[in-house]
Amino acid sequence: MLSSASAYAESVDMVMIYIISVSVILLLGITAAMIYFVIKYNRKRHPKAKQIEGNVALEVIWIAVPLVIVLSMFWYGYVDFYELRNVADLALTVKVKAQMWKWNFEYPNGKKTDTLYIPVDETTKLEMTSIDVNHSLYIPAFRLKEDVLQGRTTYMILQPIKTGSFDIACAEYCGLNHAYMYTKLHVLPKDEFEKWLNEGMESKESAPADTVKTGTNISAN
Ligand SMILES: [Cu+2]
Repeated sequence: MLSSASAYAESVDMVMIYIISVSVILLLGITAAMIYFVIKYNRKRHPKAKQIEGNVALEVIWIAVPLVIVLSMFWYGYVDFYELRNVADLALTVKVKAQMWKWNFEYPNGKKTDTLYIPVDETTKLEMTSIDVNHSLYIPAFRLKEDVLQGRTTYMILQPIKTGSFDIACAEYCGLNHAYMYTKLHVLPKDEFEKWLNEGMESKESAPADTVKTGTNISAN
């Protein structure tokens, strides 16, 4: 089985495999039929062509079968897509700002980074906007990509199921140093994430550690 980094990566892969499988079967089937007909109905064996007109059964089949196949591809993809875009129980919201040529991540307590940190087994929402041109946040390991545009807020839902570091790239050519927009997504255990989130924030607010508000509602355990 494919090892996946997020809750939906595997279902995205399954949709992909399904569509490629259907395509390969059709390619082989059509090619085989074509070769068979070329040999069987070549001019030497059938010097006189016979005109065939209309076959209702055949026409119904070649409309119905592709229709069902195409709709199944759509449905298979749509079911997971709908679920992924409508997640309700969010643990954390991170504001993402894209600019030529870097990412800026802002946490609820005001902490800002150029690398993204999120807790494992929790749902994080990224609210994304650009301060200049079009960018696109792409996390290959999560099979997620979303455009980041000026004057509009787009979003992405992250549901990591294992800890680790993953690549983040900009997937929309945004100018000369587009390639500089590579950064990392670090998925941490919940307690480590809480610790990281509050690091450096305490001294800034010059308040005792136990009164510092994290601004998140991640359940501590
Ligand atoms: Cu970019």
